[in-house]
Amino acid sequence: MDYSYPKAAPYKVKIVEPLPHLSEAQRQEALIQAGYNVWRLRDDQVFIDLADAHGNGAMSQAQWAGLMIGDEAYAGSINFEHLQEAAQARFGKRYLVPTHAGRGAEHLVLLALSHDGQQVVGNAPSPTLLRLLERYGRTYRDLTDAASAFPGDVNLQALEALLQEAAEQIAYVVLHAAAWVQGGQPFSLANARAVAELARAYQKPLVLDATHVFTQALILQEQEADLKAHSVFAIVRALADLADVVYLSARGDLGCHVGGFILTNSEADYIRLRSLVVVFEGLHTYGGLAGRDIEAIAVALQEVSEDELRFHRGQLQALGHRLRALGYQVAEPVGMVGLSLDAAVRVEGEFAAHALAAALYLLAGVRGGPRGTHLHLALPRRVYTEHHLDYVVAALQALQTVPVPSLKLVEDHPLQRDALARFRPEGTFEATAWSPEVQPEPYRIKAIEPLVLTTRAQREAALREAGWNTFLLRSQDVYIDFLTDSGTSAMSSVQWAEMMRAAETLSYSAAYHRFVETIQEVYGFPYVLPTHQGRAAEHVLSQVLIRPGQYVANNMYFTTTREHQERAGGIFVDVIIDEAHDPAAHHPFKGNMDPEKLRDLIRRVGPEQVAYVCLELNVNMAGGQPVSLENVRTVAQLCREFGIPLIFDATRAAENAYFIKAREPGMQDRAIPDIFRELMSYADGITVSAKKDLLVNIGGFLAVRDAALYRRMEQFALRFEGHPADGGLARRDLVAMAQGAREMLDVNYLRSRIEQVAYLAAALRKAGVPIVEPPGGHAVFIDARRFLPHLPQDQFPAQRLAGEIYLAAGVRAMERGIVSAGRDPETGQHKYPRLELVRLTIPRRVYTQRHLDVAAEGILDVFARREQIGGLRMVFEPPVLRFFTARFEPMA
Ligand code: P70
Repeated sequence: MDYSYPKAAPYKVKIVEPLPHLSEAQRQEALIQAGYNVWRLRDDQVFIDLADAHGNGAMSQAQWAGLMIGDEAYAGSINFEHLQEAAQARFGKRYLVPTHAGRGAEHLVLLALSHDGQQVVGNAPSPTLLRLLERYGRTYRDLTDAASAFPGDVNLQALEALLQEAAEQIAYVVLHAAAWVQGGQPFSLANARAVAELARAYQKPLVLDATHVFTQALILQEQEADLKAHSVFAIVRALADLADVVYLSARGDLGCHVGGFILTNSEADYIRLRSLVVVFEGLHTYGGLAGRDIEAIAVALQEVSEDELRFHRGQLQALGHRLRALGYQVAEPVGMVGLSLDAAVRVEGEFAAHALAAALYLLAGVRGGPRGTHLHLALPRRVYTEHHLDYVVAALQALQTVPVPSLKLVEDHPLQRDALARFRPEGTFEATAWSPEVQPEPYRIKAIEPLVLTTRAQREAALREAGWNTFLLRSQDVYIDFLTDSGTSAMSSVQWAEMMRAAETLSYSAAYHRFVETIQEVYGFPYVLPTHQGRAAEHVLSQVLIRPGQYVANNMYFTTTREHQERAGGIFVDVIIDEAHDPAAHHPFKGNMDPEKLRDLIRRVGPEQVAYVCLELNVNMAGGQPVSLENVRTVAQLCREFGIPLIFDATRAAENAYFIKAREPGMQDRAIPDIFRELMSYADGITVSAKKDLLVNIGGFLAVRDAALYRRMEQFALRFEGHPADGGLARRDLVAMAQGAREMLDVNYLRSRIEQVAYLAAALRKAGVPIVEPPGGHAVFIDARRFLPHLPQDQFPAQRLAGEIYLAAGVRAMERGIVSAGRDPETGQHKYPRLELVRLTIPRRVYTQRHLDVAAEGILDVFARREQIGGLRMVFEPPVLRFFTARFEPMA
């Protein structure tokens, strides 16, 4: 089925918000407390909340930034000017009156344009407008022609008849974009034109409620033949031009959490509105809004994106289609903000919708919104992922076999019965112990970052400019960024909250103590030294522990780790198991050290000549491959036997712990923090780049057991990093790490993280793309040797492949082959590593499944034309860590 919407969200995740996980027993209790009315549940009792989609979208990073630049002056703020300009650009109206919310706008318009005894007419009205009219003793004539092809249309004959009969009694005509029927329905442009003409003929102002006008314009573009060639913005403008007054709630299409405004070109109307706004809202330049909220609305107006509207609508339509396929009666057409299910099909009695909602909540923690006879499922903007929606569909499928008792009213609230009534079930809501096949992300989206789409021609130019080195591309030219999982995570709202709390005070700050105590607790080391990132910790450790000429045993190499070992005069030795060098070899713990190789080394050079053993968890260069707990025990035993310190590169240790739980015999029932602590207990010290496991954008640390060693490291770090209580980091980064250290061990998070990697691997494997097997924890590694078997290694096949993948799909990957391996310091020749790989690294909590689908599609495209792909020539080579800045050209 083609819904003609963007395949993947045109944004990535910037901040996540943890979702509450309640047990079925807890949900049962919550329902009892709520009188079986899901509207009475607290949001922290709800896993996925589809009750309503108004003012609960995810704002963009620019909107969040806007909150920070609120000019909180009482009068004439710069934010007001921004809003005025942005609104003028979209709607073409000169005068703007801000209001605290949509109903504030409705109120002022009502008072400005009507007087006692008058009626307002239009299509299906908002409940907020009706309540206001009632308060002023005025009435509404709903002239919706629900039978029309556009269910939001006004019945023109009825309108004309009314105007003819009783023109004096009519105050104004209002058209609600997303009329309040069936989840929000549009009116046609033709209908709006006819309404405008009638209004003009009878000298009645036409008012447009533009809360959902962008979505409405999108639907008109889809459905009205003569609008196909017009942009959504041109259609919005055409609608606005018909109206004398436009108002909106910013909680609709603009995705803001609060606010509204009124627009007009009539100076007389403006003067009237201005004298009302100061009575009911605030000043005419802030209208009851904080400057920051005004800025967020201004940014939203600038950022509205057709792709995004289309994606959101596509999600809703797809949901409607899937539920229909399950046998649910979904009202047609699917509305702008949500869809509604007829509850009477499933449950008996007057409160069928409430009963169905209660059963769905009990089963799955999903909240729909019971309204009258229907259960509404609204989709907050940019908040839930494909997996969340899959989960909702699975829940609704499971719900079909669950008996649902009817509800009896025990406490009525006639004015707001849906939201406030309490019920008693006539029968029991039985526990189902449902175990879903879909495990959605344990977070929802709090803030997004828009993605930039480029054309192939733009990408060709960008790659040439970057010398065919993906490290040198500008991120603005990248659509899906799989360069690294380092510092690219979406932080959580809790991490941000902690950062805002951290005081940037001197030296041994509260933030420092919080960080140290958390690391001590989670990792189990008494001495913790922050550094600005991982390589800095490696620098300190190598300099302190290695005497020139000593050997360091490693399970494969990592570029920066090895660089620092060699700079300290150490001799790097690789003692990983042989399977690690074979991309096709299946081994559950390909990161393991070979104890025999290690023993041989110790025997050969003598234990005092081995500075330390460096065991990397989830070995990056081997493909993100884990080390088994058993192997760690064996290596630790050996080290103890010979008195050699054992150091972990624990950068991806949490992910390693997950593999131990998932793959190692006897570990399935152990909790992740427990496995993690045992793992750590075998090391004398660890270096950590916190930019991975700890879900932060910057930071690292060292942790050791020995006080004297800590003192030496502290002294050394002082020169290069900073005070031992900050490591050269801002205090906020210390607390962000502390919070991340807690989040990283959540098994649901780790599962969704590692399953993403496995999902991408499966998509590529299915099509025959050669990848490192089994896929590891942070990335899918493509075997460039087998992908481009016709290219010799010194023509840089992996470098070329990374470039081609970028050209095909805007996906940025990283070479991990001959370029990364560098030159042999003795001979000056390239080192020829056995692994010639392209790494597709998945940032944590940033992309959704559809992004992975799109990336896979692009890679398959390259795979289909692999035979035509030639080699590269290196045209610039720096002396160290050359992969970061080397430049290449395609060979003729
Ligand atoms: C990556 C990043 C960093 C890293 C690591 C392990 C196992 C230490 C570090 C260093 C960044 C990177 C670094 C060098 C080349 C390419 C990319 N890995 N140990 O993308 O930590 O970056 O914080 O200094 O993976 O794999 P830091």
